[in-house]
Amino acid sequence: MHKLAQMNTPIFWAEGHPGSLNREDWELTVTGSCAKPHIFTWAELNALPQTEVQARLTSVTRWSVAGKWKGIPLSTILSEVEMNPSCRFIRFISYGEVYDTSIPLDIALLPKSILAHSFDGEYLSEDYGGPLRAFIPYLWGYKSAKSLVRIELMDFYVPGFWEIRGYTDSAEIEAGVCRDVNDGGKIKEIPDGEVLRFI
Ligand SMILES: Nc1nc2c(c(=O)[nH]1)N[C@H]1C(S)=C(S)[C@@H](COP(=O)(O)O)O[C@H]1N2
Ligand SMILES: [Mo]
Repeated sequence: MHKLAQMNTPIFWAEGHPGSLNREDWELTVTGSCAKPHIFTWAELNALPQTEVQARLTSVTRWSVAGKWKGIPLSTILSEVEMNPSCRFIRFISYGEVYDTSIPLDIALLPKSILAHSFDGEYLSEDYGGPLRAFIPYLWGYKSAKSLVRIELMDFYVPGFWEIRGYTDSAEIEAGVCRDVNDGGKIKEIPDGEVLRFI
């Protein structure tokens, strides 16, 4: 069984669950402010350098789950399509094109900002954003859009699904109490910023 499911990690699909998705046929379109927009096939994505990061997904609804997230560094994708110097935000669009969210370029270029396909050595199921999701541990979880079909390189900011509904555009993780999913949902204090540990 999937490790995230085993730990009872909450499953969020504000737009509705996408049902079953075909990993081998998955394609990711990368367009916008770049010289070489490209549709990456699953085989092409797999041929790119992979990275594994130990990090936490932390929700504004105050739970957090840690593990080894594996995938392609977002910076690699941005250099593959030859990003324009004018690009300032990276916009993620999920399957069905109802859910979207954007992050600033400086966060996108950080080493733990990845397009993740695996958690703790297993492919992500559809529940948790497989075949490929954004994983941005530095910001609240609503920036980690699941089941990505498109990435748009943007010269300006557009608010996403949750941002138009009142969540902050910056999604900076704020200190407070939080449930530790890895520890049976125990309530702990978190510092602000990327959650590296619980106090
Ligand atoms: N497409 C899509 N991506 C999404 C969401 C969503 O509702 N739809 N919820 C976001 C929020 S608020 C969080 S906290 C995480 C939760 O990830 P999980 O459902 O894999 O636990 O996914 C983010 N990505
Ligand atoms: Mo969330």
